[in-house]
Parts: sequence; structure tokens; C-alpha cells
Amino acid sequence: IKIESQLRTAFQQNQFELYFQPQLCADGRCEGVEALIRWRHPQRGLLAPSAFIGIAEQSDLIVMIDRWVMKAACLQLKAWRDSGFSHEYLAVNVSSRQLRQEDFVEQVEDILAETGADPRALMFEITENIFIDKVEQAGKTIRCLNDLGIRFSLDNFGTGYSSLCYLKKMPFHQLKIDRQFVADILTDGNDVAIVEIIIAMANKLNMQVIAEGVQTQTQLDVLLDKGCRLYQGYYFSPPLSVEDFVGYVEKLR
Ligand code: G
Ligand code: G
Ligand code: MN
Ligand code: NA
Repeated sequence: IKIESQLRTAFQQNQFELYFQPQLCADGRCEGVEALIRWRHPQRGLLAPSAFIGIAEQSDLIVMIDRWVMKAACLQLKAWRDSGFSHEYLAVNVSSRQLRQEDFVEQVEDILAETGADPRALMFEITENIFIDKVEQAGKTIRCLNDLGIRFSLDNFGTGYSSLCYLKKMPFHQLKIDRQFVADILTDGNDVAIVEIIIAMANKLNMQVIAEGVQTQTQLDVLLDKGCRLYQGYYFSPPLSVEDFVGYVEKLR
């Protein structure tokens, strides 16, 4: 209850922030960027989502947080576009709860209109668990948003209740190899095999593939060798404040 009232205050006092983690190509350019929410708590410092999303989910607070993230991401996208600092896409995590809202497409349309953000520069990351229930509705929502120009990435691929028929039916642009497969890629032959198969499947289905959780040069070497072309992880950069992210990308150039 205490943290719940603190969360309400957090809205009034603008204590939420987006952090940004770069997604790099094999040639070292920054291709995309993932937005990740943080709460700048007045006493406890910078908090990751695990410290507050679970509590927010027990009330209407989560709806407010989800909307805040979407609007803040679109405002940032527009500001970057206007200042000539832009990337192929800005990735935003979208929860199953959002995708199941009947008016989610309209919410997104309203935010695009209000902010002037270009939907073709947005990538929505969703985890495969959204397909556990209401597959039909989720599929319809994804197709409507895709018609607006928004791309979709299947996050944490290989860890959830996935079914290959979703890949066939839904317009996914990208598969995100879960970091658990990357973590032991040097020592676990099964993980190497799984990563190879995900990359081969993505290629055959004309999807991009990105490896997350890349922490070392040797992991990167294996991924490069297997044909992965996009990477995200602490080896390159942790999630950064907007100022630090801009500085990081300018140093790459
Ligand atoms: O940075 P990391 O600790 O940020 O994120 C932890 C988890 O929280 C990840 O699974 C990530 O997808 C999720 N997450 C981070 N930001 C958001 C957000 O804005 N919306 C949703 N739905 N999930 C988020
Ligand atoms: O579930 P999702 O992929 O949206 O989560 C992104 C999360 O991964 C964030 O919590 C982010 O801080 C974390 N993260 C990013 N890079 C790395 C990494 O190299 N290693 C680990 N363990 N976590 C990472
Ligand atoms: Mn993600
Ligand atoms: Na992920």
C-alpha cells in the first residue's frame, strides 16, 4: 500500500524516466534502441521495473504506467527525428495486458497523432506468452498496428509458450534470442544448436534476428560466426539515460 501511494505520487512528480539500450549491427552502427522504464525514487534511487511493475499490476496504476511509456517513447522518437538524431527504430516493450485492451489500437493512434511520432520508426516488443489466451484478438491488434507501419519483435524468443504457427500467422519483423541461450553459448553445445536453429529459421522466414544479453567478445564472436547480425547487451552498453545514450552513439560515429 505504501509503495502504491508512492507510485501515485511518482506520476504527479514526474519520477518515471525512459532509459535506452543500443542495438548494434555487426559493423558497429547503432541500428535500433530499446526503451526501458525506470523510476527515480526520491529515497531509493533509480529503480528497475522488477521493483515496482508487480505492485503496479495489482491496480489501475499499471494502465497509467503503460500509457506513460508509450507517450514518452513517442515524444522521444519525434524529438530525435526533429533534431536529426534517429535510428532505424525505437523498440518499446508492450505487455500482454496492453495488447488485450480492446481500444489499444486507438490509444496508439491517439498518441501518434498527439506526438507526431512516425509509426514506421516504432518496433513493439512482445513476449510469446501473450498468445496463451485471446490469440485471435491479439493477432487482430498486431495486424492493425502493423498496417499503421509499426513493426513487431518477438522478445525472449524460445522461453515461453511459443508455437511456430504464431510465426506463420503474425507479421513479426524480428526475433529476439533470449539471453539465457546467449549466456552459456561458449560452454553449452545445446545452446549453440538452439541459436543456430533460431537464426536459420529467422532467415528462412525473412525475419531479422537479434541476440540479447551479449556480455563478452567471445559470445559476440560465436554469434557473428553463426550469422547473427544484431546485438544488444552489457558488452556494448547497459541501458542509459537519454543524455548518456546520445553521447554513446555520437562516440560510435
Ligand atoms: O531494464 P530491465 O531491468 O529494464 O527490464 C526488466 C524487464 O522489464 C524486462 O523484461 C523488460 O521487458 C520489462 N520492461 C522494461 N520497461 C518496460 C516497459 O516500459 N513496459 C513493459 N511492459 N515492460 C518493461
Ligand atoms: O525482457 P527484456 O528483453 O525486455 O529485458 C531487457 C532487460 O535485459 C533489461 O532488464 C536490461 O537491463 C537487461 N539486460 C540488457 N543487457 C543485458 C545483459 O547483457 N545481460 C543481462 N543479464 N541483462 C541485460
Ligand atoms: Mn524487451
Ligand atoms: Na528480452
